[in-house]
Amino acid sequence: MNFENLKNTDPEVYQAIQNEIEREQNNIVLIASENYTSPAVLEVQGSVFTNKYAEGYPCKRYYGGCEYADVVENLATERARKLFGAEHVNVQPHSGSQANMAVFFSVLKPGDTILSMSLSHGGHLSHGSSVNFSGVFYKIVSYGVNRDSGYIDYEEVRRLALAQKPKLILVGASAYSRSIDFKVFADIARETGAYLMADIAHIAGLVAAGLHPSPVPHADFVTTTTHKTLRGPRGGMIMCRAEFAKVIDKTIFPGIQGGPLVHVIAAKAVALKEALTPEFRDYQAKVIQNAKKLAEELVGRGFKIISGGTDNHMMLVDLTNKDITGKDAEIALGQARITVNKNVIPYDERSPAITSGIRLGTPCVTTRGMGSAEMTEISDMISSIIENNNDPEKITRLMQKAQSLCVKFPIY
Ligand code: DSN
Repeated sequence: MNFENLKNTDPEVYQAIQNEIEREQNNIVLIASENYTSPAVLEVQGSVFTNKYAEGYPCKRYYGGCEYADVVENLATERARKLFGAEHVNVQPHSGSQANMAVFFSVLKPGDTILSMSLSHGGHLSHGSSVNFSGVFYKIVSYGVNRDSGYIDYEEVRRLALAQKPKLILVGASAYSRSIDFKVFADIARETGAYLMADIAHIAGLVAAGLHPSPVPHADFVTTTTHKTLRGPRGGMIMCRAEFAKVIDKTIFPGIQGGPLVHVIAAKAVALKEALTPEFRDYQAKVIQNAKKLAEELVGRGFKIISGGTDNHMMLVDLTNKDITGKDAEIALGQARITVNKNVIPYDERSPAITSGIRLGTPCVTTRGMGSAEMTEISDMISSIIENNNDPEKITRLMQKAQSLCVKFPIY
């Protein structure tokens, strides 16, 4: 896209976009929840579908002129059903949080109990944090990871479920690097009479590619975002058993949303088509290979990884033996053009604003074509930056190294 019109209409926004293109191109992005969506997806998000109101669902709209909105929503829904093998799909959630809210509002009443993974152990804000609607409306009981192994403590989940009788058990994480056993969660939910909901926002691409076990056969509800490993537009999606189709659709619209973002739904359709290709499966396999390699190389350089490694696209690095906080590591790496986020580690003694860890993920670097050799190079840079974070000259030299790598691997 050349933004020729924008250049004249709004030079300030035009300039911000040019700067963002340059930032994305010239930084090694290791943020586990980000990706570079395809040019086709970008085109569709900038299309005339942004002009259209289409409250309702295909063939049951509250506005005229929805025939083409129906086409793209039906395509998105059908492709998602095929990709994930889901009985019912709603592609209208504007975000992952709204997808989660819709599930809660469909089957829970305020004050009901949810058993979910603690945010401080790798869960998500919308899974019951006290500063989020989920923690305000519902009684939250949290499970976490085992202090020694770093793996989800399935026995604790079972014990808490039996003792607290939650109405809904929520499985899913934004900072957990191990494969999740959805069947165990389903068994616990069945045993305790709870609904089972899985939030696969982070791992959706891996699940779609068959490289992480799918929760779809086990869970009543599966929510996701579409922009992380799935590499689509920024947005949300809900999959559920057929028996919940009506209540989920009603909760999304008119329950919590108005007009759907038809341009985003059209872009979801395109991304889901891309996700059905063999190339997409290969990409996801490389994301995992790169994450494993990066973790291995970091361990070789004396870094501690929570749980000792990774089965998916990301890892949590424990910096307690490196004499640097997560916050300072994020800043130092950023100065050398490696973009990461500080992240609490399980049982962290520091606050979320400081943290003792950083979270690293490989979806972005893999999309731009980097592989095993680059993971070695990046781990070397990370190690040197952390070791020399107070030496501006060394940081500048490392920044130049990062820059040369970025030039070799254009984002588009
Ligand atoms: N904040 C996102 C992440 O980075 O994991 C999840 O919503």
